[in-house]
Formats: sequence, C-alpha cells, structure tokens
Amino acid sequence: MAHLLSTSCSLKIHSTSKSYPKPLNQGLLSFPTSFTLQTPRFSFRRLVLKGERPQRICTVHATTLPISQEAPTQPSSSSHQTSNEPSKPKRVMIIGGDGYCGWATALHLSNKNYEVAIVDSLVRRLFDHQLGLDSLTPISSIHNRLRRWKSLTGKNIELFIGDICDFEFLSETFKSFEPDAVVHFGEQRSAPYSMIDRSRAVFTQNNNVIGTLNVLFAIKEFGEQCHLVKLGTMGEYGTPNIDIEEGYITITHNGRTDTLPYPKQASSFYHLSKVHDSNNIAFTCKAWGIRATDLNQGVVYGVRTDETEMHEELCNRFDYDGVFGTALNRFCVQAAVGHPLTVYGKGGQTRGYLDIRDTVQCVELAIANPAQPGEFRVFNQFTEQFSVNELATLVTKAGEKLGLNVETISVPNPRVEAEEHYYNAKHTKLIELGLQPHLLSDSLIDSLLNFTIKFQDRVDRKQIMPSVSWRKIGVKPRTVSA
Ligand code: NAD
Ligand code: USQ
Repeated sequence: MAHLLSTSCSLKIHSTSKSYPKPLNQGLLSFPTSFTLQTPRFSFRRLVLKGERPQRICTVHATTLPISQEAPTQPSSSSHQTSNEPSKPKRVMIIGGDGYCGWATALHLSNKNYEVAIVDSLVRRLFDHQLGLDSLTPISSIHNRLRRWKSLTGKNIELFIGDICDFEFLSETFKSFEPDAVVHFGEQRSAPYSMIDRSRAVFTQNNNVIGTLNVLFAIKEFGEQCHLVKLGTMGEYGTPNIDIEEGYITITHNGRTDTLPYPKQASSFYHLSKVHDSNNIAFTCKAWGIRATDLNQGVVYGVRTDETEMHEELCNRFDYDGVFGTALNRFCVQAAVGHPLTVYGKGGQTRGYLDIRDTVQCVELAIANPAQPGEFRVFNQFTEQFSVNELATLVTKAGEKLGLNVETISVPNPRVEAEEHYYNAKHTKLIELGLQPHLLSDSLIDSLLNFTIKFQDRVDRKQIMPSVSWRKIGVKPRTVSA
C-alpha cells in the first residue's frame, strides 16, 4: 500500500467556526411545502447579516492514508505541451476545484503541465447533505481524487481547504502558492438554491460577492501580475430583444457615441450576484490595473473529459435534481429512468450551451492568452443555442434510437422568465483564440444517455420535479416536514 500524500502533497486545512443554514432532514419536495429552519439565531445572524467569520487557521500535513487500489506512478501519456503553444503562466490556482467545472479543469490543466492548486471550502458537498441530494455519479472525496491522480500521472495538485470569504485564509494560500493565474469557479452557482428563501439568497450574494472581492484584494496585495479568470454567466445579460454582444456595446445617443458595458438583466439572486462580481472586477481593473477575463459561460452539459475518464475515482459529479441539475443533464437522466422531460412553461426559453470538454478548453485558452494589465476582458463562453423545447426534442429522438419511450410534460414554470423570446448571442472571441467546439450531435446525446442509463439505479425520482418557486420565496427559512 502506498502512502501517497506523505511525500509530496501538503494539505492545508483552514478551520473556521462558521455555519451554514442547518441541514434539512429531507430533500425539497414539489412546492408549495411548509418549511422551518433549525438554524440557531446566533450563527444564522453571523452568517447572513454580519458576514463575520471567526478565524482560526490550522495548517496540517496530510496523513498517510492508504488507497485501496494503487496504480504505479507514471507520467501521463496524454500530457503534452506543443512547441507552438504561446508562453503560458505555470502556476494556476483553481478556486472551486472540487466542483463540476473546477474538477475537470484542474485535472485538464495539471495534465497540460501547469502547476495546479485547488482551493475549495467543500461547501457544495455540504449543500447536498443539507438538501438530501446526491450526484448521479458516485464521487470520491477530494483527498482520494488527488491521490488517485497522483498515482496515475505522477502529477501533484496542491490542496487548500477553506473559504475564500475568509481573507486570512485566502491571503495564506496566495502567499504560499504564488499563482500566475487564478481561475475562480468558487461560488454558489444554482439559481433555484438562491431562490429557496431569504437566508439562501443572502448566503449566495454574500458568498459570491465577498468571495470575489477578497480574490481581487488578494491579487492587488500579493500578486499584482496575476491574471484573474472569473466564471461569469450568460444569464447576466437576460433575454433582450436585440443581439447580445461580448461584454460591451457601442451606443450612439443624442449624437454622441460610447462603448459601454452591455446592459445586465439577471433573473435570480444567483445571477444578480454575478452581475455585481462583474462590476467589482471591472472597477478594480480600472482602479488598480488588475488583469481579468470574465467568462460568461452558458449552461454546461456532459460529464466525461479525457482526464476524468482515466479512473472511476476521478469521476466528476453529475447533478440532475431540481435545485442543482441543469437542463440537458436533467433531461438525459429523466429519459433514462422513464420520467417525462420537465419543460418549464412554454419551453421557448433559449440559452447558450456547451460541453464540459469545451469548458476546460476555454479556460486553458484564457489563461494561455492573458488579459493585459488594467484590461477587463469579457468572453461569451458557449458553443450553441437551444430552446428547452429543442433540447427535449433532441433527447426524445436519441432516446427512441436506444429503445426508450421518452415523453415530455409542460411543468408550470417555477421561475419568472420569458418563455418565448428573441435570442442571438455573439460568441466569437474564444473561437478566435482557437476553441474547437464539441457540438451537440446525436452521437453525443446517445453517449450521455448511455452514461445516465448506467447509473439509473442511483436516481432518486423524488428529486426530479422543481421544488423552488421564484414567486413563493419568502422570509421564512424553508425546510420540509418528514
Ligand atoms: P459547483 O457548485 O459544482 O462548484 C463550485 C465549487 O466552489 C464547489 O466545489 C464549492 O464547494 C466551491 N465553493 C463555493 N463557495 C466557495 C467559497 N466561498 N470558498 C471556497 N470554495 C467555494 O459549480 P460548477 O457547476 O462547477 O460552477 C462553477 C462556476 O461556473 C460557478 O461560478 C458558476 O456560476 C459557473 N457556471 C456554471 C455553469 C454550469 O452549467 N454548471 C454554467 C455557467 C457558469
Ligand atoms: N429548464 C426547464 N426544465 C428543467 C430545467 C430547466 O425548462 O428541468 C429551463 C429553465 O427554466 C431555464 C433553462 O432551462 O429557462 C436553463 O435552466 P438551467 O437550470 O439549465 O440553468 P440556469 O438556472 O440558468 O443555471 C445554469 C447554472 C448556472 C449558470 C447558468 C448559465 O446552474 O451556474 O450560470 O446555467 S446561463 O443559463 O447561461 O445563465
């Protein structure tokens, strides 16, 4: 048995006594449901009202835990760096590197010979426990993930466990790792989660806005040249009745012309947190000369990347529930278990979508081609547009080919959003940098469906219907009765 972490991987655990909204006993059911939150007033106030987080730093070296099946340490055959690649920063800090996009990206960049550190509070795993949810795929602990990666490839990924809202922790990670680039995925990213109740709305905006603000201060203080690559969202723009540009629009008004940030019309407290992040980042680029790229990403689908395919312990998470699951991933799981596809309202809601393999490519392109000092660069990160009805049709056809009987239902829309609208968003800048998209072909949906069929026994059907209403959000903390 090997003791992998003992030799080359140091683990820094940051301990705070902060608390999140307390665990709920069960998953959320279809609304309306009555909820009570069992959070003590003291910790709840500390979390959401004051944002105070008592700090106690405890840095330990990882214990020498064995792993069950160890492969011999060897360099990865698929890792390579071509000679004509632009010179690129070597040390990349991935905030949120235990999450869906972050995990795939951390492995991808490590495989491409970047020195990678993951910073994560593991709060996403806690949300699952609180709401009684689970990934379709079994996911290993972050420690086992990293040990397995090291044993397969010989590559070390440093790990810093802590909350970036705690500036003392974040400062220590910056001073210790000295990143050339920071990729910031580390936010509460579910629109429905942010619309559960007041405490989740406040948590989302506090976590996301303060976390990003801390990252900006850390760059100013400890790494002025560090390039911030921040995950934003296409949802910042909303669904205007004109074309969506990449970040900026040139307007002539009363005979005068200016290029201005594209108008933002976010439609959840989560999406609004991203708008505020973008404003803070743009301001600090101007004021302090920070170099930043805001990746306004569309909805991500898929699960496999070259690196996560290497071993089952590297498998990524795959959310299908009504809170964290996103449209296409949810539809594939629904088709696999014979649940009707849940189109909300009229189904004309159109968004940009991309394969998770393109997420990792886009991030790599952004860090290999950094923004200039003082530049606030915005890329629209998606490859294709689909309405929800179009996605349902694609999944139905692919399901039929596999012998599945796929039905669709129209669910009363739990959100407040346009259900029939114009949508045409530009997305050329990443293509110009070299993005080679994986477009959503029939064969890709087939393989995603087959993947979900493989794990169908893990599906909890009670988690499929939407459980959070934009209109019924209230002050009272929500939980479900047994
Ligand atoms: P995720 O929830 O799977 O991962 C986020 C990770 O960040 C989690 O591991 C979580 O524990 C960590 N985190 C959250 N708050 C933190 C904090 N304060 N300190 C340290 N770690 C923290 O989300 P994801 O789907 O991987 O999304 C990553 C980013 O990409 C988010 O910013 C999201 O807004 C954006 N994005 C995601 C999608 C999508 O379809 N998944 C689409 C567009 C944009
Ligand atoms: N939808 C359905 N049925 C479902 C699920 C969703 O009709 O079962 C509809 C929604 O009403 C919405 C659209 O599909 O109109 C997309 O919803 P989603 O849940 O797939 O995605 P969204 O809530 O917008 O959020 C996801 C990620 C978020 C990211 C965003 C990118 O969770 O982190 O920011 O995609 S974007 O949509 O471009 O803003």
